[in-house]
Amino acid sequence: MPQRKIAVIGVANAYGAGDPACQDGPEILRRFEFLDDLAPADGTSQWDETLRPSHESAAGPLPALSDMTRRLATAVRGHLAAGNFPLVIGGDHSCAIGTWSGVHAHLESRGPGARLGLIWIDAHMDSHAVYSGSSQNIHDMPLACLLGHGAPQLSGIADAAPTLRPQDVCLIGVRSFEWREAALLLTLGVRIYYMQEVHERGMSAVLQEARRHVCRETAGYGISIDLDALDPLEEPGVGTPVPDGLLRAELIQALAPLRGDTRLQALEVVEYNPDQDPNFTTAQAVHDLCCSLLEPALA
Ligand SMILES: [Mn+2]
Repeated sequence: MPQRKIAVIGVANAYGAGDPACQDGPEILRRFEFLDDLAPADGTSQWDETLRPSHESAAGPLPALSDMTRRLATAVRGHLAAGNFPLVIGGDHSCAIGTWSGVHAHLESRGPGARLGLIWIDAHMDSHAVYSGSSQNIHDMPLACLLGHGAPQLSGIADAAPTLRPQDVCLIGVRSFEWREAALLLTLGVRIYYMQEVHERGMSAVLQEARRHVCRETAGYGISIDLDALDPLEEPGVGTPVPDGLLRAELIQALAPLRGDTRLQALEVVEYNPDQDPNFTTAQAVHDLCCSLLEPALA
């Protein structure tokens, strides 16, 4: 099988978050040189580009975010078409709208009606439909947008139909949410593995089951990791820490069997907040998680 280049796309954006610090995450991680360990011996891994939003206008962050997610979707789709494996490094989680729209557009271009599965690892649900929650931050909404229930400027950016079908999505690690987003996901029938179930069954068993779930009727799947899924006692470098999260070691162990999985289309790791990470502890977690899933996979 030909080698696939890992193409890293940084998204230096925090317009969707309450705290601007995560916009600096990609640059810190790039300098952390974690790619050195991702690259196979022939060096088929590179930091391709870092996208930045245009300046926020008087109309608020939506126009800039809409533009940036479209550029990201185009970049991701281009890499997949070229045979590369996109690794998207946020920035806040609003970039997911662009990442997964781009992956879905690629799958659709190869087979009309092709569906995308997605495993969303996060302490939160990120499923506020616009104006439904107490938070008005766009990074609380990306999954709702991808399911066709968010801001019209952000939903359906690659095509008119929703990017994701509810039955093709799983959330893992959830432990902080509002009833309106839970009601939306429950109504839609999205499978949610709350943290309690992860504790009871173990992350490896849960992730394997989630993979089967999102692969049932889809042409491929992706993984979106919000670093706040991890336990803040271990990983302080996030914007919205929530106690009682995943341990780094158990997530690494769970991801490792997915190395080389040809159904896996892309990986996204978001919400790294360098201001909260003076010792680069969480930067190391990003490194370890990416290596766990990708290091030998494409070599
Ligand atoms: Mn999130």
